[in-house]
Amino acid sequence: MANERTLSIIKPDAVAGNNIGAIYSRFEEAGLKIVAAKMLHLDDKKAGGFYAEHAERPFYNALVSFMTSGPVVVSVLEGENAIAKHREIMGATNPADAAEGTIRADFASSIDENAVHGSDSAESAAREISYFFNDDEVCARTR
Ligand code: RTP
Ligand code: MG
Repeated sequence: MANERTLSIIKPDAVAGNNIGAIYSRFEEAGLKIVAAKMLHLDDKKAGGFYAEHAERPFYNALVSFMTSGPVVVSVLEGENAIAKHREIMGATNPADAAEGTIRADFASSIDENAVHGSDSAESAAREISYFFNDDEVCARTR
């Protein structure tokens, strides 16, 4: 298995709910290392560009509106098989379908306000990490 990096966003609902630390604990308990982190309040341009692949979908405007509704915590996670492992501990997009013990099952209220984002492929991870972080903002912990 490869050592990978993936992008995490703790979304506005989870930040507002005081769940940053609890969600970071889930990452660390799963063996994912936090190698970059920042809190941001996204504007329409930054959130809309991030989800540009969904621009034609019916939920796009609501998604951008939600993602700009309050601060988010954007992080880079690193570890063995990090992309799939992160998606696994996040749980399904709709928390009603998310497996017991996953982040979305425990912290998300609906498909529209679902607590976390995680990159879905190596290509997405590379694009999403560089969308939020310069190279010198990611602190290597594996040498
Ligand atoms: P994310 O990108 O946020 O990690 O979520 P995801 O991969 O699990 O889901 P994705 O298909 O990429 O959709 C992005 C976000 O759009 C909202 N969504 N709503 N109403 C709907 O049918 C619907 N489908 C997607 C969700 O909030 C999802 O996280
Ligand atoms: Mg997605």
